[in-house]
Amino acid sequence: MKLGLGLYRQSLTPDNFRFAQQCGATHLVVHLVDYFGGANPQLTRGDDRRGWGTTQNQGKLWAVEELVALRKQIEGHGLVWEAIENFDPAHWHDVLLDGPKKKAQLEDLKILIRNIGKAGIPVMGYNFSIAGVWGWTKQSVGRGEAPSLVFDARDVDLDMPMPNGMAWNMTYDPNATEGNVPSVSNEELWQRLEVFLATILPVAEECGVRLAAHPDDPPVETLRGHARLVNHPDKFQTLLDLVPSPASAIEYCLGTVQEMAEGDLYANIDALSKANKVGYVHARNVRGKVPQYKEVFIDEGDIDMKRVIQILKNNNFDGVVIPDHTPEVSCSAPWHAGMAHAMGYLKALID
Ligand SMILES: [Mn+2]
Repeated sequence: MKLGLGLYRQSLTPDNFRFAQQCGATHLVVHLVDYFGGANPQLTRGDDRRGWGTTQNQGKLWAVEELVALRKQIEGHGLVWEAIENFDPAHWHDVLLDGPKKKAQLEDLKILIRNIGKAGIPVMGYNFSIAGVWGWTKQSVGRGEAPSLVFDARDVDLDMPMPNGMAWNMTYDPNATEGNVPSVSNEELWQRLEVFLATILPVAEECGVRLAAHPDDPPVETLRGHARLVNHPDKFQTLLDLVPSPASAIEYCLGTVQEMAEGDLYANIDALSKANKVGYVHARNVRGKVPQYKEVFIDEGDIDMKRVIQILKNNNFDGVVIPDHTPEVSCSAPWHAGMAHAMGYLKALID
C-alpha cells in the first residue's frame, strides 16, 4: 500500500511536488480538469447555473506528449504518477447526457485511454454522474471551528433543475438554449453506463489502463432531478458485474461510502480489496449520513481509519491511498496544512 497525494490542475507545481514528497507521499493522483484553482483550492458547490466553471476543452484531448512531459516532471521530483482523476465534461458530456455527440465522444474517450496507456499512467478515475458533486455548503463547524463541507438536505433544494449546457456540475455550453436537462431515471442512467463501459473497457484492457469508478457524492437517491448511480455500497458490485473486465475497478471513496444511508463500509472494502477491485482509495472522514453529514478531520468522525487500513493490509492492497479533502486549517496555507495532517496520520497507520 502506498501513500499518495491528489493535486488539482493549477496545483501541479514544483513546490507542490516537493510538498507531497516532504509529507511522505510516493505517488500522485492528478486532476487535469480545471476546476479548483488557486493556491488554496476550495471545493465548494459553485454557482448553481454554472457549477465549477466553464470548460473550454472541446476537441482538445490530452495528448501523449503533454502527458509524458508532465510524467517526466513528476518523476523528476521522485514521484510516481499513479492516476488521473476525472474526465473533462468537454470530452464526455454527451456520453453522460446521451446527446448528439455521444458516438464521437465515445471515440474520443478511446483515444484518451490509448494516450493514457502510452504515457504509462495505470489508472483513470471517473465519476459517471449527471449532476456530479453538488449540494454542499461550507461552514465553520469542524474541530476548532475549521471551515468544513456540510451537506444538509434541509438547507438545499435537491430538486433544483440543472440548466441546459451543464453536465457533471460544470458548464460545457454557455450558449445552450434556455431550459433544463430532462430528468434521467435510474434505469436509463445504468444503461448509459453500460454503453460507456462496453465501449471503453476493451480498449482499457488492451492499453493496460484500469478505469476506477468513484461513487456518487452526495449519495442521495436523486439530485437535481437525476438518478444517482452508486449510492449504496452494494452498487459497486452491480457496476463491476455490468461489464465484467479486469480493467474495471473502484475509486473507493471512504467518505462517500460512510455517508450512504445503508451498508457496511468495512465488509464492502474487505470484499472489494480481496477481489483486487480497488483502484485507489480516497481517505476522508465524515460525521453523519445522508440527509445530514459533515466532513471532519481524518482522525475523528465515524470511520475507524485504523480498521480500514488494516483490512487493506490484510488483503495485500498494493494501490495508493490519498487524502480526499479535509477541513481547512487556520493558517496561511489552509489546504496544505489540512493535507499534511491527513498524510501524516495515514502514513503512521500504513507504517
Ligand atoms: Mn472522494
